[in-house]
Amino acid sequence: MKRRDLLKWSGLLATTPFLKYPSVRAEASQRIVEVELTAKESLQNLAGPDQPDTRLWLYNDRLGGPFLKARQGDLLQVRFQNQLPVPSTIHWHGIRNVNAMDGVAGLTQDPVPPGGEFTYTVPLKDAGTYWYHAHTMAWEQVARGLYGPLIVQGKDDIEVDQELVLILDDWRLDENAQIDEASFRNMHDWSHNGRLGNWFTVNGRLQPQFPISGGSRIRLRLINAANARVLRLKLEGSQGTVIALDGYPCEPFPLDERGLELATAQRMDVLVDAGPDVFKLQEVSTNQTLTAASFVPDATTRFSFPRPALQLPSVPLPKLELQQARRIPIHMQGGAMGNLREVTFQGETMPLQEAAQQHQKVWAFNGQMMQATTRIADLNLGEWVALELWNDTAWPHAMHLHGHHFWIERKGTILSQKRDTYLMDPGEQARLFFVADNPGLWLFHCHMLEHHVSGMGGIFSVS
Ligand SMILES: [Cu+2]
Repeated sequence: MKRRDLLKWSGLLATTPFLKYPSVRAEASQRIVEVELTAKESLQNLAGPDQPDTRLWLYNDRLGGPFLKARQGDLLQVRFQNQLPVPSTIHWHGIRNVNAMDGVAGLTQDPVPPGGEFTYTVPLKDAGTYWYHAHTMAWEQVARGLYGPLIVQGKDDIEVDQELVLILDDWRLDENAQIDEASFRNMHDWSHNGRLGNWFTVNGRLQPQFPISGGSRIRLRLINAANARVLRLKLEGSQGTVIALDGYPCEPFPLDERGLELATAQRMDVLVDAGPDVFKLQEVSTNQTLTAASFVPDATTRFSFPRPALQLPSVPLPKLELQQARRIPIHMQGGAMGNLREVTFQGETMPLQEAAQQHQKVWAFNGQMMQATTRIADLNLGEWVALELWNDTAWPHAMHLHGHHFWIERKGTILSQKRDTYLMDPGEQARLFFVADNPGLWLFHCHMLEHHVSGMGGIFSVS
């Protein structure tokens, strides 16, 4: 199954994503949303009716994950049961979580063993589009399907007729339509652009069609759950306006013909006023245009169109205390076709090739070989921090900070967006600003999961 085979598909009819309303109870002033997530092996038809079912690892047997939905201010309480043959944990990506609930095995909790369970209690302080995924050997467990969307609705959300959640992934399948296991520890992937797949799905389906009402105002919540692939997304047949990035409202801008990059783990929310005709979401990161999903108006058009234009709220930059920010230079190095020859580990300097062969590490920060829990810096609670990043490698990296959201300075300009994952181009220098206001041990790493496991990441302590 090659990527081009996707074009031959006529498309399956998918139902509207099922927004699961878990059991809810009120306690004092806070709603508690209770969910059970069971990770286990699951046999699903992923590659089409003419292909055998695929052995996956999923939560609750749901391809694309159970859709979790709650309101801003809720407490999400998740009883996680691990029925996998290996230990696992769950990370709540983009949530300004309490540290003990962050789900990073070996850092914020012990891995949950096979047959074990763990209850996550996650405060949902911010509205927006988030997701959750396995964070124990994530490069393998996410690739096998352990992820799902987490939508937090705010009382000030823009009013729409329909919301659609689309979680996008590229799977690497072998000729028997099974997860390609032989390539899981492939050092070529780890030192180049990560594990790229050959089977592209939305909510676990190839080119799904979503029924909509003609003329309706729709919010698309797009999530990139791929291990490493940077998607570039555009609309065909309708105009779209980007209103949020990584869950956080941004200054609205049109999603134009060139499309917008969505790196692994990033999200974007797009507002669309549908007309009477089909429109499509297209993936254009390669020299080939792929239809990711189609949106098909039903026979009865319920809304008159065009809709009156919406006055979208402006998102002004707040006053940032950047002058006093503590500067932390991070020189990102290594990988294939890079200029890094030697790395230092525990005071010992070794050739990069030796680090690769003996420790499976090929990336470094500031010349140091990074292990899973290598400390980058100790931060004081409440201080402003400027991470001065220099991507001195031949590859893009999607840098993710746990527990905090950051502002971005690129080419001397602060962007009107607050994110938790920022895509650094090769050679790019940028500064990420944040207030270290969340105590604990927090990861800062590349979300191309093969890069993280092979050294592109470390931790901050905040106290
Ligand atoms: Cu990377």
